[in-house]
Amino acid sequence: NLSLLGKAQTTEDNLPYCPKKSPLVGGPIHVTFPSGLTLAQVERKNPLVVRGGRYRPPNCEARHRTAIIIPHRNREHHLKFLLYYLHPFLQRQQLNYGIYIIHQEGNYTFNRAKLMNVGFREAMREEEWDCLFFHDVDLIPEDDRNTYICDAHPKHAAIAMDKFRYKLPYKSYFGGVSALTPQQYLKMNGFPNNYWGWGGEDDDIGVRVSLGGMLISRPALNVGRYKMIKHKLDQGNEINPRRFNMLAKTRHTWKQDGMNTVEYEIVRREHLPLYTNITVNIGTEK
Ligand code: UD2
Ligand code: MN
Repeated sequence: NLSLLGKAQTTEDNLPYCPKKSPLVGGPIHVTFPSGLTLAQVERKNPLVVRGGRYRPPNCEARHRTAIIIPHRNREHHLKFLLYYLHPFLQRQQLNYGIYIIHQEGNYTFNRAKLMNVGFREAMREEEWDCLFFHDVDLIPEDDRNTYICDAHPKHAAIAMDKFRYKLPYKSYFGGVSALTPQQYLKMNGFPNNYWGWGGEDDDIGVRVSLGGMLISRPALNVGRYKMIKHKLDQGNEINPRRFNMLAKTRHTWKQDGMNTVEYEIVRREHLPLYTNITVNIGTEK
């Protein structure tokens, strides 16, 4: 169509691109946990979210496509609050986004990092996401300016958490919430598959970033703020006693363990109103 030729900044649907800085973004968010909140209420508050937990801004073409990957088992009470805050938060940022819950089937020891690898592959199968946020289910962002887009280097977003008194606990810390482009993710061969139980996998991931020849990018300390919903260590996610031994070997193992070796079996894929649920059998420790 010739009439469209000279018109800069419009897309297929003839929508203009969203502004570089969203006018809907505010500052700090006051996070509380309303009692009696239901998923039906969250649905009603987010009428523009469609099946599978997908959204695109109605009046402009998003500049970014972000997938949120959440490892999960038996934390429905946290998931409800996360969805309650995350959907409006991402909409204010005018993103094209999708939320994926990667649910570990069965009672075998939990494996957070392997679930992330599953999430990466399954989300990329559905859509050409340009950024993936790997997100604990119990972390609620507390500032609108914490933009859920990727940087030139892997981003560690959860740098200031209430449980660490809003400071980075140590310099190489990479836990909680991180964001990588597909290229960055593959460059470090994804995350490790063999950390079963609590701990160590986040540090392994941090080491992989540098082994992949990349740096860690971080938001400002007053922006990368999160509240962690208080909880105890889950049953089935006991502390991994092997974590220090494994961590000492990451630089010898990362190329043989990661995205290039992940094996699993999808049990169910459900496009629910507020998220895509992927139930997966990730097997057991070898
Ligand atoms: C810390 C890190 C986390 C991870 C973990 C060690 C923070 C805020 N986060 O979290 O990123 O490195 O240590 O493994 O410091 N989960 C379930 N069901 C379970 C167990 C875990 O859904 O039964 C998921 C859930 O998304 C949870 C995440 O795994 O948020 C991390 O587990 P956690 O919250 O028990 O560990 P935590 O808070 O010490
Ligand atoms: Mn936690």
